[in-house]
Amino acid sequence: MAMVRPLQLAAGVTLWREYFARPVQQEIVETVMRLAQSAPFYRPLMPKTANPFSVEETNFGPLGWLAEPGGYRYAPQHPVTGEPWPAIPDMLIEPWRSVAPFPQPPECCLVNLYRAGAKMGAHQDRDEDELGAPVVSVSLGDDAVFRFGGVTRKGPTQTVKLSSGDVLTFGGPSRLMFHGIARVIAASSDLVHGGGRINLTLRRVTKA
Ligand code: MD6
Ligand code: FE
Repeated sequence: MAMVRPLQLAAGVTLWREYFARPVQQEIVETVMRLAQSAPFYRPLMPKTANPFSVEETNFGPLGWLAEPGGYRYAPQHPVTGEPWPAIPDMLIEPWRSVAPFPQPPECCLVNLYRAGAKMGAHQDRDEDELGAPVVSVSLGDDAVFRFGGVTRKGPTQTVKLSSGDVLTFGGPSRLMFHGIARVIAASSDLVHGGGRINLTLRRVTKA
């Protein structure tokens, strides 16, 4: 894969622009949509309020990340079908091996589907026991405005545009930083059939 010009956005935050070329992006989207036939996208509910997310989600791998009125957790089965999640495709394990300096493989690939108008509020990824591993994030389809700050909600933020094929890693001193998707720029890409954006985040959940 292209390993050209990684950008260091902050300590522990690295962006590889267009890590995946267009034909590979197409293959990944086809694979995601095929796996989503057996592990369908669903709309998670916010803890406490039970408000539905604007993004739709599914997971691949031995553990899937769930948001439910009772809280956030990892679970081995799809909450709607009760079936185990499909395995993480090799083409998504590859960037973890190449860019994440971490010996164990990822256990969760959370899939976020942003159709028209979907966004994601500021949050921390902190439901993993293994915080020594980075999160590796793959963007596909429409451009997104990604905003990130520090490990508290206060203080300065940076904004970066994530485009189709980009890979972002997020670890070390930034592993618990707040971040979110302020908006997705509709129709900026024609990669995703029906329009929108797919984000895949690879995480190690348990300590080896
Ligand atoms: C998104 N990404 O790009 C949402 N989390 O749609 C995330 O929430 C995220 O990109 C942890 C690390 C990298 C990310
Ligand atoms: Fe996140």
